[in-house]
Amino acid sequence: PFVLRVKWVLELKGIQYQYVEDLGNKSAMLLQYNPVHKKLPALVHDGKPLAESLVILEYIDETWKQDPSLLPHDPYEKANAILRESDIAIGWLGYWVRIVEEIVGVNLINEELMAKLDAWFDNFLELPVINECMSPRDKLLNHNKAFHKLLTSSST
Ligand SMILES: N[C@@H](CCC(=O)N[C@@H](CS)C(=O)NCC(=O)O)C(=O)O
Repeated sequence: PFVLRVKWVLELKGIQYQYVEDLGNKSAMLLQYNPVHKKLPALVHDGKPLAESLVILEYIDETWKQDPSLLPHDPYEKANAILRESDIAIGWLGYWVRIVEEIVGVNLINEELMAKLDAWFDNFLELPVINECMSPRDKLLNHNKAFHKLLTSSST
């Protein structure tokens, strides 16, 4: 999901980029460009590396000014846009948490105790524009089952 944030914005702004897939096999290139966190995404522009998806989004928006702009210039409008952006940044968690619940067999978002959060996730995930961009549930489920198996087998 973190890499997708960056790819979506590059595509939306029509910026040419080279995408180097690296998950599961951290290359020397990733370690060179993000030596501290060693995580994706890492953006390299004019030979200079940047990490952290939200920081990268802000950098892209300020470097390539063409529409669509992520944030307005007016400070008040910008503050409100950041609030809306937070929904986009955390919304995928609702999808993810339900997959984790199924794999691990625990209830993380209790429908009664966390009713408002549960309803918020439902409403967010039902929005057509959000729903249509999600990876297929089966694919994520299988990927995370394999990851869970890897984690639990190495801890015994
Ligand atoms: N806070 C970081 C999180 C990045 C992150 O967790 N990336 C995942 C891939 S989506 C990763 O590189 N995982 C490999 C690892 O944690 O070693 C961001 O927003 O860029």
